[in-house]
Amino acid sequence: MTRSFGYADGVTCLDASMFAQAFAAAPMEMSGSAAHFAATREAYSVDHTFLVKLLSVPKPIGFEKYFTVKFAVYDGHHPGKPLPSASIRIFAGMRHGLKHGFAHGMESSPKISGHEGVFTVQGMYFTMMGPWVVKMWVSDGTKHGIVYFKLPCCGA
Ligand SMILES: [Cu+2]
Repeated sequence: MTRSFGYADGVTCLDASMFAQAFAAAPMEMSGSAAHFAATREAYSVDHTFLVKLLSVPKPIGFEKYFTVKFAVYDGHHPGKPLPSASIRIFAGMRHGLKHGFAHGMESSPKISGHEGVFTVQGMYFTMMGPWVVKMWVSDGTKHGIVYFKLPCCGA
């Protein structure tokens, strides 16, 4: 089942306008070199409202290959079992040195399916070598939070 919540689309639009500003301000690198750091395993939102764990990711992530990642969302103060009421939205992109926002996103539109606080994201697709950032909006219906994961691109 795919869950969504209202404000995330508006926030994604914000990222798009930041993209436009960044694109105008800074020349875009057309190619980078492969990144070799380890993917972020878990991340808290502000005030530890939510804890999100990366359950699986290909090692290495393939360049210009579709891949799937799995996340589990927990109450950050009681991380015993995944939060069944959780819903997520994601945006994945590259910062290219920007402190806020993204220089660009992915060319694919990943599909999220979730059950009992565990989410499978299919259709991730990285088209440039270097560090990618997954920005995730999390909600339990009442509280909202944002977490970030860094993923390295790419292997063979
Ligand atoms: Cu890039």
